[in-house]
Amino acid sequence: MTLNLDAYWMPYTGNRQFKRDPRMIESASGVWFTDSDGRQVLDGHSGLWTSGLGHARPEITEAVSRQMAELDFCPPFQFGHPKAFELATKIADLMPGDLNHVFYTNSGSESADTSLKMARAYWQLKGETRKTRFIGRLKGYHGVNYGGVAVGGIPANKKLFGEVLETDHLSHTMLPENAFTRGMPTHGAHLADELEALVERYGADTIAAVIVEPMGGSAGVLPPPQGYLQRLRDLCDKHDLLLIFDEVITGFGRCGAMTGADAFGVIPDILNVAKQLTNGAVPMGAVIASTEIHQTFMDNGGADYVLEFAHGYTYSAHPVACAAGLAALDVLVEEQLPQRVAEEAPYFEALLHDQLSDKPFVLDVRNFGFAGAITLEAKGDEPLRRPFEIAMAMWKRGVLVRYGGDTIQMAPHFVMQREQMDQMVGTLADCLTELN
Ligand code: PXG
Ligand code: PLP
Repeated sequence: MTLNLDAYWMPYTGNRQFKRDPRMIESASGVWFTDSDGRQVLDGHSGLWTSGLGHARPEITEAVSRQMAELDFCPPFQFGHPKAFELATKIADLMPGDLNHVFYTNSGSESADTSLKMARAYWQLKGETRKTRFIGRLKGYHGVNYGGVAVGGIPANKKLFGEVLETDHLSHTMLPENAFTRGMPTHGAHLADELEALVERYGADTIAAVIVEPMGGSAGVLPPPQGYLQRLRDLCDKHDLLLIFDEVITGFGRCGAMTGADAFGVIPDILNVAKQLTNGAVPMGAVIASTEIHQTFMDNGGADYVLEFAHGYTYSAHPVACAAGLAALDVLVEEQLPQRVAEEAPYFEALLHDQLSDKPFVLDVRNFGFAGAITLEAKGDEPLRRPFEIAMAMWKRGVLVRYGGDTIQMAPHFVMQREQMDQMVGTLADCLTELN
């Protein structure tokens, strides 16, 4: 059977190029994909930052199959099922501080928009009705829904779609003097002080929240400068602004700790997750709110049968996603995978910097935990072409990496062995040399 490629309009894909030269993945196991030619391809990106435990974990497969047969769907509005509560308790237990209340979504984009609505509603309920503006950060990625695009800071994701929220943006922290830093950069904490200027411009009484990724992901792995997140936290406290961490990539192990908040020692008021929550096996995200935020909604809800938060998705707390989440978090905790990431991160870091820093066109190498990226020099006036060409050459040699903008990104599975990391980074080094 030859497959008709016409009808499927692929997301975030060069559709015309893909359909000319398809990269079709048919099965997955552990750190390996099998493509439609039967080739084994090393997955160098944990799916899409989703599948740190490795693909097709039997624990998850079995839990999902059982759940499908037992309860395939349960209306999430005005009804509940036990696993939704069990998973929320487990998530809250894994969160730092008093991040104790879990609102389910189905993706990182829905988590972003949910967190923004939650922040605005919180201030409305407190009588601070003018606190509506959001502060994001340049190079930030908060998914593709309208709120997330407004606070996001990647120009290509914004330019055709218009603005729907009052926002402003902090500078990003990718300073030239930090190029080739191993781990957290030393320069840049002062950039958090820009929040002071934004507060002066707009007034703290008009700003609802600041939303940042504790470590930038999509823009090409931007670990926070030392001291930066603490300064943001201090300024949010000083001016009574909520701090939202978008941990869709950093949540559940990627940074060598359960959350980015733990890895960097700064606790937000709201923390967004998705991706790794179910190991990518079933779509699910969540927004985890502090006790104070949750209690404010409960205290202002009116009669107890009235909604406290007029928000939710048909598939919030989907039973199959909850089953996948419970199984995935059990594996993460039992196999101590955040600790494994912390222990193996120095090996990955050394590999990236030692093998890639001196290769042609490499302008920067960045890393933290099991996340690594390089920035490549533009090819003529086409900044996007070289990463695409390198990633295609790597695919042909049996390694999948993520390319986007002027970067190539790697995100080893939390269970990846050293020889597999050697293969991934070594193939990238070879392609950079040979495509010179
Ligand atoms: N917030 C953050 C911080 C993310 O990284 C989202 C929100 C949106 O999640 P959904 O599930 O709606 O896609 C993300 C997603 C990349 C890449 O190349 C990263 C994401 C998505 C696609 C590609 O790094 N992150
Ligand atoms: N559009 C229509 C017409 C709907 O009826 C619904 C949900 O009932 C939605 C959108 C929202 O869908 P979801 O809850 O899956 O986000």
